Amino acid sequence: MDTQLEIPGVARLATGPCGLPRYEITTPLAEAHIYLHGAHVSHFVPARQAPVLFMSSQSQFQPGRPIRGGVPVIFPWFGPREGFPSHGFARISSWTPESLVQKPGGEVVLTLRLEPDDKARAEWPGSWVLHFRVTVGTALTMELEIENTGSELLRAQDTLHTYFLVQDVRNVSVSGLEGAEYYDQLDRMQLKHQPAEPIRFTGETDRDYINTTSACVIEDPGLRRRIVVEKSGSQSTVVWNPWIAKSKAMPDFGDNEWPHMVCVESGNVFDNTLEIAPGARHISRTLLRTEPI
Ligand code: TA6
Repeated sequence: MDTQLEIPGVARLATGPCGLPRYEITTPLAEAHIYLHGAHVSHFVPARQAPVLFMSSQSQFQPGRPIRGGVPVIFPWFGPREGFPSHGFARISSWTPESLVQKPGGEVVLTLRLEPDDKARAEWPGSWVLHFRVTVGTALTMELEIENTGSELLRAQDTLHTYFLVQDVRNVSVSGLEGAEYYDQLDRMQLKHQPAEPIRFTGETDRDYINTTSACVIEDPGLRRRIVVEKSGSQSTVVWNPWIAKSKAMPDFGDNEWPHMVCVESGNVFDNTLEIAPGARHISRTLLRTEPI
């Protein structure tokens, strides 16, 4: 672990709960925590605002286990896979700090790197390098760069599986996906159409929207804010709330936490699986910002 990558008084490599190393970034614009485990952004608070990200009080912070909340980095597959970790291995891998800079405007940019080890190669053929760039300012920007360093086409799925903090999901709407097609994870992956209206939550919701490049807006009257989720390099958006029964079934998620979160995830899944030519690279980028209402 390279402890040289620090900015005194701004960004330091500290130790989080359960002893996992994490960058703690504190500036007049915002504060954030980013674990080397999974390159996982666990905390983001713009100055004078409520936290933007949800983190379960029951989350585990240990090698080999995903963190439940914040922004899991999903690669190279989305969803369950018999005999393999759900949502791929990137979010349970140890990433390496590559660079840390502060821009003239005060934003801090941390870049982390992941290359395949033998286990990863066995689980997913191909040669690749990931760079994950996090820019902490009044907005939070995350860029997952996937470079195909091999001689064969690289197929992969990715999402930035962001858990947003809301006051009560029953009063929240998500707009931006009107008219888009989605696979309904709760109805045998049937392909459906989102009506020309925002998404509202009246039960477990688990939808994989495809062929959509739209920004999404989470309207949260309870916290008197909207969260804008802008994206590029992403054709898919996943929307998820586990509601009551699924929350009880997740040991690393509190039974009564479901009203306070919604996942709106930017990436490329199913029909939008990435195909990256040898030597090429793809960047999936998402920018999170808040507006008062
Ligand atoms: O992104 C939604 C989803 O695919 C849901 O089906 C749910 O399983 C969620 O991801 C969490 O998955 P995880 O493997 O982190 O428990």
